[in-house]
Amino acid sequence: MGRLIVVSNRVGQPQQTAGASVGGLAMALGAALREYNGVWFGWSGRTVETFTGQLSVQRGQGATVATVDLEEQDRQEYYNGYANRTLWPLFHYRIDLSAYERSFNEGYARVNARFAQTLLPLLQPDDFVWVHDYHLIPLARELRRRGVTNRIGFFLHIPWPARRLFATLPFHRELVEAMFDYDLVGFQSEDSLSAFHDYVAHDEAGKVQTGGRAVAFGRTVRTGAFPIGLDVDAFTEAAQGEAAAAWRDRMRVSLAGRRMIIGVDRLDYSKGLEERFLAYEEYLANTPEALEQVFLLQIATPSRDEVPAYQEIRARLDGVTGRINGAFATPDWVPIRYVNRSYRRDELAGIYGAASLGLVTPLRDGMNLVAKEYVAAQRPDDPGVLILSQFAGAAEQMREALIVNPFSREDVSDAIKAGLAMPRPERVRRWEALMDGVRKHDIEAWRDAFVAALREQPAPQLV
Ligand code: ADQ
Repeated sequence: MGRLIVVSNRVGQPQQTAGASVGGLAMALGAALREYNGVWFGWSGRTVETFTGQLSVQRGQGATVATVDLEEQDRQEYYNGYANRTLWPLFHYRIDLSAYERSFNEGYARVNARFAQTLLPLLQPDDFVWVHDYHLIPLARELRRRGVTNRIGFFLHIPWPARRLFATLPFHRELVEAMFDYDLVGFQSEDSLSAFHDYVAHDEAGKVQTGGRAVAFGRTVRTGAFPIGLDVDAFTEAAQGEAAAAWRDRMRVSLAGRRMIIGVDRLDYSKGLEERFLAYEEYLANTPEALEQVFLLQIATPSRDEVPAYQEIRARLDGVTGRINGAFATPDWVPIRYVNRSYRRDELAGIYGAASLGLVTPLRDGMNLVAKEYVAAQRPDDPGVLILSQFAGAAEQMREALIVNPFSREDVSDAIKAGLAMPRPERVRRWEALMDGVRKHDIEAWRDAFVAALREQPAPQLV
């Protein structure tokens, strides 16, 4: 059995036990890395004056983590630039925010080459390589150029955009061609998978065969949808722990008989926070009986704050929340509690558990794990209601949520009204179906399906 080599922009800290702050992905990949005696390779997050390719290797609990430092120019052009100012907005349908600068493109190519060069000496002939996310799309091409014949898989955590949008990217063809150097390419949803197929069929006159093989550029790659999920056991364990119970109690006291609606997101324009606040304002304006009876707790952790679009959305949200609170608040009630920090997973589980409604309304999202966490944190006999955007990958599996169009204030406002009025038997029925799906599509199922599909691929022949 060959080892598993995981490559991502940043590495997690794989641990044996479900530490409250360890992410689900780090847990799940950590387990796979231990099983396959694997290595997790990525950027250290640090920069040095001149790139050396020096690996920093940490061995622990069966898995090895190897990181490399980049240069400041790499951070600006590759990470803040091409990854977060070009691909992220484009893939989330925000071409108005996409920066198409050649220096970003060059930085992206350079860092992918550096990753390949640094990874090369770590690879053994029967290793399987699993590359993650939009930062590293051309990595297989760089490895193949260096003679690597290992099986290499790629998983995209964010959406794949519609082909007419994707074609606005200079060198879009080269980016897709680079994906044909993988043996397996996985997407979060059928929607993303079919958008990719659509591009291959129309723009490249390629073919998509039954079973998901895409043929173009004289090559074939297997493609599929692999919806990511939660580490359900670790999450439910966290939800039953002391920190969660303490937060549930603390929130119940602070509710003072009111109903809570919750949103938890990275502070990102793709998450539809401004639209959410405006929809909630519409709900308040049209539902006088809700005034002083309901509040929205929005936890929004700042991220990517070196990128101007993130500074702008943050300032806009400060303005919108201030305006809505100013207009509706009374001496002992504020309609929006807006919190800009992050919480540990067990704390979040407790907070979710005290909310009557989970409001998950991204304008585009690869999957969205908050929707699944909200469901997993509910009490089976008296669960809250999930409102979910039709544009989150999670909507393909979570049909029993109240599915909304996040661009329509009226739609979201109606769903808030319906969710808060939903009788308990219907809440229980919907929650049971949702929870079955959360269990079935958990992170182990995702990981095992991807690794099995990668292992099934015939060994590539270099031409
Ligand atoms: P993200 O865009 O970061 O992930 P999401 O799937 O919602 O979005 O995952 C966020 C994770 O961070 C969740 O576990 C959540 O609990 C946590 N989180 C968010 N806000 C937090 C806060 N304020 N405090 C503490 N924790 C917080 C990308 C893609 C998604 C895809 C995931 C996984 O954009 O579409 O689901 O990767 O593939």
